[in-house]
Amino acid sequence: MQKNFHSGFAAILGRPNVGKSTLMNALVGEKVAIVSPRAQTTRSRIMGVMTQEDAQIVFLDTPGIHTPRTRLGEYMIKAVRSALEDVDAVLVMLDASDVRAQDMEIVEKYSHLPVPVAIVVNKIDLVDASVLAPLLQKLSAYPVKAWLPVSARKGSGLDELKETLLSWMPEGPKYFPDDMVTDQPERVIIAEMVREKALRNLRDEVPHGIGVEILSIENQGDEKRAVTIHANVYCEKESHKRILIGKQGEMLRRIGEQARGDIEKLLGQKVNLQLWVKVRPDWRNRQEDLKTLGYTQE
Ligand SMILES: Nc1nc2c(ncn2[C@@H]2O[C@H](COP(=O)(O)OP(=O)(O)OP(=O)(O)O)[C@@H](O)[C@H]2O)c(=O)[nH]1
Ligand SMILES: [Mg+2]
Repeated sequence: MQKNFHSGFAAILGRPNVGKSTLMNALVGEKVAIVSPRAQTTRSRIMGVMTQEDAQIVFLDTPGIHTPRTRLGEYMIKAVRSALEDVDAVLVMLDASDVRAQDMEIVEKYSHLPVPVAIVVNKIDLVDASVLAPLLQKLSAYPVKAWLPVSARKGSGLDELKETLLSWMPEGPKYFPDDMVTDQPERVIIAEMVREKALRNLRDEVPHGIGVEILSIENQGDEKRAVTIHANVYCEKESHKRILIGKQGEMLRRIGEQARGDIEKLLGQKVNLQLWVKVRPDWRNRQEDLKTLGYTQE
């Protein structure tokens, strides 16, 4: 162990859509978790590693806390619970511009943990002091160690947040090498990039029923040729399939083009992305489909 090296794990919790994944990406300095304006974007526990000269913090981004209505939802809530095991700190996050009763329940539930907890009030770029001050006043009633107003999107308050967390980290080893920013395999990141573009382009109930399965990745590493990727995009109904494909295939083409851009940057190679839309009724309740899509506990 390097002398005076500090390290530890920090879980990020909160209601869907408050900005947990945006915060983790900002802290890690790379996009490791997908982000969208749709609730329940994150479905698994995602690791993001922030490494500095003298410290390393391993962040665990989690699915938004909600009442599960499907087996996928149950898997997501289990992922939140598992992220809390053996962490050194917990960040409980709220959206300053949209505080709901459920947020206060979450704060109440997680402010009494046996590890240091910070309440992170995000999206302060969307509110002025007349909203923020009374909110912070209200939150000061909870017995946590820090209250941190931030804007994960604009980057404000993040230095203070980092300093606070670093001061809580015990002496410890460098758990992961300098160049490792996440534990997700490339195949999973590619599937997530496709799902993100689907979430960003689709509305209403369609996004919740989207799942992406990577079928094959060919020619990777052969710089002279494009990488060919085949992926299935699952949805739950024929009507959703029509929306997902769009008029003359326009929607699917747009999703594919946006995802291809991200995947090319990730792989540093030209990509030929082939998406196949599949209707899988009720897949979010079907164990086999959940397994295919990687939504099962190891
Ligand atoms: N204005 C503003 N928007 C933000 C900020 N942080 C996140 N957002 C936006 O809020 C939306 C949700 O962000 P995510 O990071 O996906 O939220 P999440 O908490 O991870 O959501 P789930 O994975 O669904 O639980 C996205 O549209 C973000 O761009 C912020 O500081 N300010
Ligand atoms: Mg998220």
